[in-house]
Amino acid sequence: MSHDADGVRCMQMRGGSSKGAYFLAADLPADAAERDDLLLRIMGSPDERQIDGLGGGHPLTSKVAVVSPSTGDADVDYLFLQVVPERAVVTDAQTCGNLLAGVGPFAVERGLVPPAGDTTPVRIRMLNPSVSYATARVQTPDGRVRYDGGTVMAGTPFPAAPVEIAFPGSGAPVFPTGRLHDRLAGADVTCVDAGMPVVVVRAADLGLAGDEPPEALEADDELRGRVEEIRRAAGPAMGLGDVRDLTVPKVSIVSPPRHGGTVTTRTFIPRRVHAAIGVLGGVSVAVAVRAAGSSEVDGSLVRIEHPTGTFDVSVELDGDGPEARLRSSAVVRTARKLSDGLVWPRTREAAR
Ligand code: NQM
Repeated sequence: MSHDADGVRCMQMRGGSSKGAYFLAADLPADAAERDDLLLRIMGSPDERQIDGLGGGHPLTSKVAVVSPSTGDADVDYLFLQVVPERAVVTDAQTCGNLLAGVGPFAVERGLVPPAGDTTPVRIRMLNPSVSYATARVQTPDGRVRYDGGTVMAGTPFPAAPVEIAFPGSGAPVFPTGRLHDRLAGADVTCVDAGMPVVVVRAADLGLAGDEPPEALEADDELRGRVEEIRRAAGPAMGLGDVRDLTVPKVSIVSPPRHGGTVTTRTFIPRRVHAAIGVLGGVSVAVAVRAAGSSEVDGSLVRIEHPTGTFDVSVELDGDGPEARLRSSAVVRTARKLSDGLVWPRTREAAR
């Protein structure tokens, strides 16, 4: 089928504190290069404002979930693609735990998973950057996905039905350098990866208080340069190679809590500063905080303060110190269907 002329089936959803376009894999070209070219034209990239497409001009609103019946040990497979607003880049180098919150509801909506009573568990095989698993519990009273009611999730303004998400540990070590602390580009950091590679650095070491608004951090050219320097040094140290053109690792700047939580965070993802914090980014920070033996940690719960609220992450570790491995983690998110129908990509001829 000609995607340009006939439109492409697409559901837009808010997943957690992000927003994106959800597709069945069967509704997109099987060839990855063709698929990515189509997604650039659907989302409106390359253009900072993405004015000619569905993207919202920010990495958090320029996201794509590709979902299909699982060919592995799960109900569905989920491939995440980050469409860079200002560049003609679509990358599968990271996953996204926020868009993941919409994958369970989308799978039920598209008939990939039948509703099973009041709550339908959807087992999701996350394909990138390497295979991992999640189980999302989707509210399905009366055989339909429920989106309303529930609670206000930090990072979003309105209440919606909760989606509980549990991640089993992969058994892999969570400190990719084999150390709890590294000195990279002249900074003391912790490199951690519990689903999202993150470099954790103390705010005070960057001359910050740690609770600055994202816009202030983004406006500070010197700080941005310093953060990028640390990030690029961390890439090879974390086994990610040259990360100049990658969206990972993220850099999370930490400081003491202000609102009764465990830690305050401001996270570069990596060029913009997150309005909240990523889900798996949050799990990684939680692991770093727990492994560091913070006195603020109470049981398995780590309360991560971010620019728009507090994100509660439950993490269980096997072992401690640099050998620690993630046994399991769990979060609660909300998601909401925003639209369902056809999207018309701009034609190839109009591409820049
Ligand atoms: O870390 C943004 C988001 C994310 C990623 C980013 C995410 C996660 O909030 O699991 O959700 O860090 O690029 O959508």
